[in-house]
Amino acid sequence: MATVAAVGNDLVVLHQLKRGKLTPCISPFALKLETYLRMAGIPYQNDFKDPMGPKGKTPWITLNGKKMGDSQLCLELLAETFHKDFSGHLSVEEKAVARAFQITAEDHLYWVMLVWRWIYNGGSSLPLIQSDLHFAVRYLRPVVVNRVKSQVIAQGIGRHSQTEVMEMGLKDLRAISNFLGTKSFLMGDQPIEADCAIFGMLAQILWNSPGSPYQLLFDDELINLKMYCHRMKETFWPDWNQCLIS
Ligand SMILES: N[C@@H](CCC(=O)N[C@@H](CS)C(=O)NCC(=O)O)C(=O)O
Repeated sequence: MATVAAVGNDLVVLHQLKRGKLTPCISPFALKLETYLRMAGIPYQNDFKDPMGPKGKTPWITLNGKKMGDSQLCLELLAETFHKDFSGHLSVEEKAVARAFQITAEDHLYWVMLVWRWIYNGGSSLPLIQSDLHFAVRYLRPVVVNRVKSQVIAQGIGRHSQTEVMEMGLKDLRAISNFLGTKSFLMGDQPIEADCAIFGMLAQILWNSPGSPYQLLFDDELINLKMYCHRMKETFWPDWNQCLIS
């Protein structure tokens, strides 16, 4: 973890789960936030020891001694502090569309991904994506599975059949794919903040969901999403492979 002196000097500490085997971050929200820090050129340090933040979720940041949870609130605090705006060229309608796609990814597709990872797949793909999970995840997998079960029942998606849920996820992916079309990034030639969120989520499905029913589609109908993920990776993560753990 970064020293207190470093923390107090506009240095961002990004607290998140340990690195993954296939993607640097196994949480879509952490991948979003770390990608944003890179896009914005904001200096940061990672802390992998204390991943759960003030709101009981990961990731979170410390900035000048202030603790902030929630990737979006963190991103907005960073944007304000460091005077960054990657969406300023967009019209209000375009900003609204970008937000709608971000929410589709983070607040709908996320739940599909979560229910697949922890319930339909029972967390069994985890050793493939993360070799060094925290004790609570690695040894208390049934506890985590039960926790996710109650979360998805409360959220609502856990009340549907697996077929229904997977169809909902496919519709989200198709919507993002159709809107992206042949563009390089969500809203055109330049990546914006929402691209970090969408990349964070799509990367979990493309790389971190081995055996998921969507994977074959990334080589077929959803090929532009796969190319998009590779584009984001190449643009912001030239050190991607060095960040992975074996
Ligand atoms: N809206 C939050 C969501 C964060 C979130 O749900 N993180 C998950 C990991 S991907 C988590 O911490 N789950 C633990 C739990 O819910 O107990 C954000 O954008 O940071």
